Amino acid sequence: MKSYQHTQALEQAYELAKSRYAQVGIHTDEAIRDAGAIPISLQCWQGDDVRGFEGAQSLSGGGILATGNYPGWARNGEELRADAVFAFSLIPGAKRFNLHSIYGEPPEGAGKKRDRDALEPEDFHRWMAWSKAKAIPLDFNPTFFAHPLAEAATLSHKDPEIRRFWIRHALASRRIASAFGENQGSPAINNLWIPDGSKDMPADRLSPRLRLKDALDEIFAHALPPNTQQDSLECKLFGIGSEAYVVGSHEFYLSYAVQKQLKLCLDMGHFHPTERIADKMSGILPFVPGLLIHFSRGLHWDSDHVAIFSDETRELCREIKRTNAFERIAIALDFFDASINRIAAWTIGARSVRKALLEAFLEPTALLVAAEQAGKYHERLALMEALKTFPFAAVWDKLCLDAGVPVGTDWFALVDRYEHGIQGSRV
Ligand code: RNT
Ligand code: ZN
Repeated sequence: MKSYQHTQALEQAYELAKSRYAQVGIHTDEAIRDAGAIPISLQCWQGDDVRGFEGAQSLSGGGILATGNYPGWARNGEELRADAVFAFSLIPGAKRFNLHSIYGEPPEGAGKKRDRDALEPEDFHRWMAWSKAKAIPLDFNPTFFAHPLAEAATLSHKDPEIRRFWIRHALASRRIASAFGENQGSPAINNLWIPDGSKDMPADRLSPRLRLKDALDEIFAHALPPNTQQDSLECKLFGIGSEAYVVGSHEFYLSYAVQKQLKLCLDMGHFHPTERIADKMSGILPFVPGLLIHFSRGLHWDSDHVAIFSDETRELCREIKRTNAFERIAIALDFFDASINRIAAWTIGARSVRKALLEAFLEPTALLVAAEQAGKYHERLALMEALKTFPFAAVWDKLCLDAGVPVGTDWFALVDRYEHGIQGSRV
């Protein structure tokens, strides 16, 4: 419980901030409301380092890698759901939860676990019941890594039998996402990423891409009701073990998404470090039905560090706000750090993105555009600079206060208590 003085000081600071923002035509109450209403889809895989429930001991190979050995990872559905609910209590605003197919739990008495090509919505019945009870909509991802048939390649594999296995998996995933959508009364995003690529320079770049295209044609041959599930495709520049060549490159999926009118997923860590996906959005949006953004942090060769309130995150959120296309841009987190408390990782990432969304809603975009249209570029730049030292922190604190989540650093002690009481007992 916070002291009365603590709350009163925050409210006073907010009132001062409110009048300051009013001077540039910004209504802070509205900014808090609008920034809080945008759903952020939390990735289930941060809770257990992408291990899943298929019995894998750790994530190895397959284009991604979780490093670190912090204790307390969630070992099953109950623990993962409990950890997620606790993380939700520390994160303000609307939330969703994003599953991978390796997090299925077969129904009681179903016998042997089904392989990925035979998964059914009922393998996710516990998740759907939880989603309904908590009013947390779900998203989905087929899993094309950490499987014996994924060692060389998946949808671009030269063996038609292996390719068919993965096509069946992708089709099953679309049906599962569609069942999520029916269960929650709104579409689930079904995002496809494959690790296929080559460690060293390939002699034939084209054939695997043609095979991937054929496989996708089969996967998307039948439309599912768009009010239940929506497909998106995620590219990557390079990965661990695919340094020289990635079959599902940006150009490949961009072209495919435009042709088939699918959503495109842009992951912050999947481009050359000098490229900014904030700049790509307006170039792509006119041609695809929507975008999925994976908030992450690329660091040298790793694309999956915990998202922070960086210039890049802030620029991206400003761009989302300026484009004013919230209906067509979905926000998800995609990082996995096994070296720190995993609930703290979720909390840091989600709070940072929410904070950047709030900052974006506090931007007097109309003033910037007016300066631009008048050719007063000095004024545009000067206003951008001035905004950096506006009393943003007080508005962010107020957003947290109103959302009933801890303000500032107040959540540290709660994570400590959960770590010692609950995560600490897991071995
Ligand atoms: C990998 C992609 C992909 C994964 C998750 C686990 O580089 O970003 O989104 O991180 O599906
Ligand atoms: Zn991603």
